[in-house]
Amino acid sequence: MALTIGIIGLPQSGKTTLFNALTKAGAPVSGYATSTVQANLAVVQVPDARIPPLAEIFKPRKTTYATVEFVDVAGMGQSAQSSQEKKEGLSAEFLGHIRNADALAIVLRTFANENVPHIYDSIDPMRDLESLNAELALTDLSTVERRIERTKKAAKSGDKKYQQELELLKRLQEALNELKLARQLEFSQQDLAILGELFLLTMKPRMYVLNVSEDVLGAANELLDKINAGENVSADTLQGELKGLAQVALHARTEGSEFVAVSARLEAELVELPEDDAREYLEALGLPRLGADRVIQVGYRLLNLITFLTAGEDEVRAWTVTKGAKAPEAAGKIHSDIERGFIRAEVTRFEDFIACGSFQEATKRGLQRLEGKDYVVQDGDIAHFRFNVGK
Ligand SMILES: Nc1nc2c(ncn2[C@@H]2O[C@H](COP(=O)(O)OP(=O)(O)O)[C@@H](O)[C@H]2O)c(=O)[nH]1
Ligand SMILES: [Mg+2]
Repeated sequence: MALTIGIIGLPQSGKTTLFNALTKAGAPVSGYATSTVQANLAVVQVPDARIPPLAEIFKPRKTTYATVEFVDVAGMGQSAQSSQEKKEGLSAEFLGHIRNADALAIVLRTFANENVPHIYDSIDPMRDLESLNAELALTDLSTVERRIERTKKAAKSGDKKYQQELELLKRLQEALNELKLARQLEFSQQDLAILGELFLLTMKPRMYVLNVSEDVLGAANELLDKINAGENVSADTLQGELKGLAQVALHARTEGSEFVAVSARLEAELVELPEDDAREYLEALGLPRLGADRVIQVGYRLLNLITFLTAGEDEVRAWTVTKGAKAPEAAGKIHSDIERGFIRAEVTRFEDFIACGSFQEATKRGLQRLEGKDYVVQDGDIAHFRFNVGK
């Protein structure tokens, strides 16, 4: 089961360019706004600095990274001119692609380029975000209202369950009507079960990908780091792209959403270069690594995922589990038999293993632990599972 991040945004914000940078795939990038919905889909590796040193030690036949799936979907902002269409929300085709996404990467354009028209004829990422949010909220509103009709009928039976459901739906309706995001509301455990059936777009975890001009990339990253660190930044004192950037990032901070600055076009060009050349170029710009890598890593975090590792001569591999997963569930990612016949996990922290150089040494120094079925797997655990599948 691949977890999917949907890349959405206004036309010409750089979605497909970002997608290309993320996947190195040659999905077509057009200089025109297309009116039809197109979706590009790709599974990408999650960069993981722990894999190369492990591969160095084990010299395995195979190394395998964790993956996430990205889907680049056009189709928002198409009805920007028509308030009637806007009321109806997004097209069925767009929704088909985006409903099942586990999180959203919302691309917001801060770069100016006369050759790349903007549907609102000016650069203002906060306005764009509000417009996108309105589109998402109105789509959710119609989902909720359809459900209200259904639930009302069911509630006539007198079943208290439906009464509670109706209360939740009314609360959602009210918030969405005010163009608030569903995820800003508070929910009980019971609410969440119902929400799980609604696939609301404004419930999905989100990250903002600010697509900046390459000449402000360095300054943009510095600014976002400050905002991330909780420093006081006033958007009003800033000029040009940085102003819009700060507005969105400060908004994201109050919302608890992630944000990343990239220059999609630069990145799409860099991934075409040999790796060493690309690294040199990045270093010359004073950037530690590709924004695309950060988008993948932040996306992975957004999905509430962690990585545990297995290491041996056959394979060094990163595995994905949901945060909070216990040892048998992690074992089940490898094979259902290992989960079924789970006895215990031998766990070594990645850092400890690297310090020791081998499992024997780690055991000798008491750094390899035996964990039972209630052990909650941690990011960076190297695990070996003992299991027994009896007759
Ligand atoms: N100057 C500049 N142009 C960009 C950047 N990202 C995308 N573009 C250009 O904007 C146009 C639209 O990009 P595209 O990825 O097709 O946008 P989409 O409609 O959101 O998929 C293309 O001509 C891109 O080359 C960027 O970071 N800087
Ligand atoms: Mg596109």
